[in-house]
Amino acid sequence: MRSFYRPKIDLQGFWKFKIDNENTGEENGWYKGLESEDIIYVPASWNEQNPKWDQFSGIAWYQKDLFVSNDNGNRKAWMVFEGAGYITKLWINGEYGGTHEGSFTQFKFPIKLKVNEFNKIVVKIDNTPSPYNLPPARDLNNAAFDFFNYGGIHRPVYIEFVDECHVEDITVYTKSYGHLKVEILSECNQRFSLRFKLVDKEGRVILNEESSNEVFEKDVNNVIPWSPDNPYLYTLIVEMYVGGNLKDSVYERIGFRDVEVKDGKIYLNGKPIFLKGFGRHEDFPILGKFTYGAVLVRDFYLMRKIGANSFRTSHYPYSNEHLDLADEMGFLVILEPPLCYSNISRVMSQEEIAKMFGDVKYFEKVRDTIKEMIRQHKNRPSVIMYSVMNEPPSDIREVAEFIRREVELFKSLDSSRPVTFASHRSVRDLALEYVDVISLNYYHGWYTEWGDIDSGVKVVAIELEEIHKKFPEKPIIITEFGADAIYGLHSDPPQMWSEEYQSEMIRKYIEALREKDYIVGFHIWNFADFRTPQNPSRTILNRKGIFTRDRQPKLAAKVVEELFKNKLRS
Ligand code: GCB
Repeated sequence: MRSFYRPKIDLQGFWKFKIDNENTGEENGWYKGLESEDIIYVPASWNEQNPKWDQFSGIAWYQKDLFVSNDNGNRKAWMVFEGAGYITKLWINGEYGGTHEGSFTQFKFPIKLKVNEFNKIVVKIDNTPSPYNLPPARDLNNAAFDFFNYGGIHRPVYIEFVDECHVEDITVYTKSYGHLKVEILSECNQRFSLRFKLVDKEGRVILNEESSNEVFEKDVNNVIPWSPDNPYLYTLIVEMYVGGNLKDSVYERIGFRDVEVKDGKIYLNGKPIFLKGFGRHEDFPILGKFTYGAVLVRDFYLMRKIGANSFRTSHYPYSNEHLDLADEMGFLVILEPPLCYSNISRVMSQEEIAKMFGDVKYFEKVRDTIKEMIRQHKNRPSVIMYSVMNEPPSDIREVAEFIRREVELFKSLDSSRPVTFASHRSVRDLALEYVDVISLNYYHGWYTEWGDIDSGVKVVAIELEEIHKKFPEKPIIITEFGADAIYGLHSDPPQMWSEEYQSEMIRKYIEALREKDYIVGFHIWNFADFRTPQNPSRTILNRKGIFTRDRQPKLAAKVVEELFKNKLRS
């Protein structure tokens, strides 16, 4: 939900910064103001802004002094973080303002500001790895996930002012034939009325109705449905009035579309779709986990040029801007919470895993994060499916049960989208029965059968047949496959780590599997190289990108373009 109406103070810029190695900041009153000469930029992770902070994964403090010259008509204020963490704690003028856990979802704290004075905004970020964090890690280089554990205020942060009477949330449901249902969550202890406006791309107001009801339902005539070919967006504006006076105005960019899974296919607006795309990451030199708009534009044009129409937000919910662009440019998104367990056995034992997944408190923490994610992104036409997690050890009974409950939770929060999870347990997976779509990650030809792509592909083909036999009604997406290639390293014949090996692996997987009718998508791992923890199988970056970290094409980019455009269904 956004607003052009609410006054806002953007807090982007330079902040004071101080590392708190011993976690003594709170007892020494740092929340009243920091003594430090260090400067940091927000938004962006702290690590690459100064090589001294690069390997730091712990507690750090931020401070911004803000002169507020206008009380904005006595409005309430809150501070919005679009993503910071892992744990964020806020103080304003020495007063505690709230705590939030989790790096990749938006949250806000109500605040009180002094007018005509400087206000001290102090933020404590704790990015200490822990097995019970989402996702789990033991330390910087010993994590269950294969991406760098960046810390800081990664995404935009701002102060927003609202009237006592305001819209708290909007939920939009649409159908491609023009059905529109809007549910409003409001905060107001006076009588109010709402006005719903729908504006098309050309700026024509095609609907303008008043209602005192918080649920608004309507069939809109002659809508243009949203699809990758024509990602037509409408602007839905909701205004709130008290005694004829405007108190709030918020909007969403919406699309009319519906998603359905049946007879082994995924349907968008009644037509079967085939997903061609990537697992991605939010990762860029110096910025860390902040994705700058210009980089996103380059990425999306590159994806479009190559013939891709889809990606998964591996392995955490992406930023508002990232997904705004997916809505605008017509990409089909699988939205994933920050639950990634690929290397969980490096972090904990089998018993500890079973215990964690059986722990009620752990489920509640996961639930809260999922709720935040869905609340933030539920109105996006681009989000066609949820992936409830990545690579859980789902050959363990307790983990499979956890997934069953998670799927139930997703369905109870949003029954309009199908659910999947990205499995790397293949035929041994105990949770495939719980999902609408089966998603499988395969690295035969890289982590196993290394150096021998043909043998790797054979294993995949056999395992796929076995899974399909067991679940003939479920569509299957290959959500990960790929090989590392060091940019500029060539080899004839194709050998591991060369650009040729990577291209061959992608080509052979797609050529061998594309005829299988039950496969409804390929996501290559990964769109671009990205930074990882240090370990013996990584050269600073994971090199499975078909583009380098600064978005230059490897040999595979051309090969993938040919495959996506000419060898696969659209
Ligand atoms: C996986 C993970 C992904 C890794 C990838 C790899 O299975 O889901 O996060 O980066 O493999 O390259 O090892």
